[in-house]
Amino acid sequence: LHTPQWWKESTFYQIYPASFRDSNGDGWGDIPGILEKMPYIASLGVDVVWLSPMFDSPQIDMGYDISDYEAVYPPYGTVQDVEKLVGECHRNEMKLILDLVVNHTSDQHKWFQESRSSKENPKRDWYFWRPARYDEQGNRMAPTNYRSYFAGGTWTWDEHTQEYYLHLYDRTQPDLNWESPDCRRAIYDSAMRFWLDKGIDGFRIDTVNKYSKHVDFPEAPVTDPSSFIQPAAQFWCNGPRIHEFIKEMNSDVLSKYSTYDGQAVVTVGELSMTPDPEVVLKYVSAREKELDMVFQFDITHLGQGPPGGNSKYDFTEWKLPEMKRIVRKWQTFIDRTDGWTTVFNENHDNGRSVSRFANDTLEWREKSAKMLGLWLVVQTGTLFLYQGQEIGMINAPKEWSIEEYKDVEAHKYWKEAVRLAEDGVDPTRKERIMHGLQLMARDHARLPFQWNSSANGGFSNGQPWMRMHDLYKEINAEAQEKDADSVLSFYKRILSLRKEHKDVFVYGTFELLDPENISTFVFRKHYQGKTALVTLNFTTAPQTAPPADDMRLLISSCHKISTATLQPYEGRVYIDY
Ligand code: TEU
Repeated sequence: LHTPQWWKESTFYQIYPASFRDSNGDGWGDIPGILEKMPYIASLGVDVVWLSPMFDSPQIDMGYDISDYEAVYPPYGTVQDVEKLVGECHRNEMKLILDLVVNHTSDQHKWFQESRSSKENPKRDWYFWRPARYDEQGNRMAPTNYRSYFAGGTWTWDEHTQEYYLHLYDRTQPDLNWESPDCRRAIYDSAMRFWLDKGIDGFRIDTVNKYSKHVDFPEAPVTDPSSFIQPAAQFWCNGPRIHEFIKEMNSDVLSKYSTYDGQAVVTVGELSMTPDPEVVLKYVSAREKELDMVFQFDITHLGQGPPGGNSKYDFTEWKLPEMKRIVRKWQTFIDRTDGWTTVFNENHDNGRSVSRFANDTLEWREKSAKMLGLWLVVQTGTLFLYQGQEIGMINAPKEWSIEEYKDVEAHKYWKEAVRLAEDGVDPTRKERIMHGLQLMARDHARLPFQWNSSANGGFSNGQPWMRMHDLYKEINAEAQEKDADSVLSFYKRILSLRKEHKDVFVYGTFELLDPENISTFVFRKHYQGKTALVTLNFTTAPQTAPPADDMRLLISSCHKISTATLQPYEGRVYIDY
């Protein structure tokens, strides 16, 4: 079984700085606001805080477009505020990791400003510049037909030097060229050592499998005849030198640092578009000395088209057996390899889990939140929670208009849908994309945190940068802290249960029962002769509970339960030890 590691047994809590707590009334969350809420964070029973990007940025992509790795976006605070946060986390016996966003910078970064200034500039090859192509009529064309993750193409023309530059994301996020050793060295110094020297305990590494591109940039095969641009992730995901680059990052930088309590710093990579465990193992096998673990998005992508595809927001129905097969795939991956992975069902890029995977109506949302929480804490892998899921926050109301959505990805998919509908190319696309956004837009995770029932949910004394959820008076932390039966109280209880039973829950092996059942999710966890039986009802109807024989009830998310029947959205765990 697995060698125990601090980061395997820790629960991570992701904070999205814009939406956590605004301390100075400018409508933006900020780091002093996070410091103000440290008692709340410490009360959850989490071990590590993951702070999403707070670096200086024009905020086109909510800080994933960095203009200065060594400065803080002023409305969030100062570098000293982050140093204070490092100290406060450590004083509360929690670690702090930051987001490492080094596939691209903002076009406002001084490196790009220099690179675009002239073809002879020493930093010209720190980004990808390519000449135009021309068609038979002499019209200028982009170097390739690639589709960006945010719709549209991946090349933007620069008039000044008469070349295109590459951006997998928005045109304001030019891709860094990792083929350049000078560029890599600057990344290691500015984005990594600058913060590791201030005592952070590791990184969540953004788009970790995209730094090695096929730099001959072949044309993408046409899979969408109605469009010039084509999905092309195969030309930049898991590329030819990616393991060389990550190994170098680890050996040159990360391996030289330790956490505040003298352990190895942690890395968790965002590894999207990689469903094959054999490929994942190359990143997370302990032997490879690359990453400690990664996020895969099979669960959060249920019903979603692939990111970077033209159908990410074209929702398709999914069934529970599909989710069960995915969980089994990654649980058994851990069982049979020296690799490790993560357990999560929310982050800043995805809809809220209650709305996505259960039922966010008044009648069922609290039961759903508790059942989904129990589902997470009993799984093997490192547990990641996203701010607000511990109080059962849900997606924005379907009535919200597209103007209430702030995310660059949502707006670019929407604009594309409007154009394709108006051009008659895809008449129903607008309705389909709006339906998909109502379920899966990244914005649903970015509504400001709901602290209490006062104005703006206690998030801000000013005008919040994003509309508060209409239900903040009904769903907020203050009310739930006082209620022993609340989602928040339940989360605190199951997080401590996970620690108390960590051998079975964190390190146990996984056995799926009744795989094709479309209503209940039933599985066992085993650890050296101990067994836990987990039964989850994903429906609004009572369901038959599997026999628990002579096992004893550890916890249920409902009261007054009956052995033979699972209540709607009930989660229940038995143990035999
Ligand atoms: O996301 C990477 C990315 O490609 C996203 O589309 C992601 O794969 C998908 O949303 C998962 O459901 C990272 C950041 O998490 C995201 O917020 C940034 O917009 C993106 O990189 C660019 O930095």
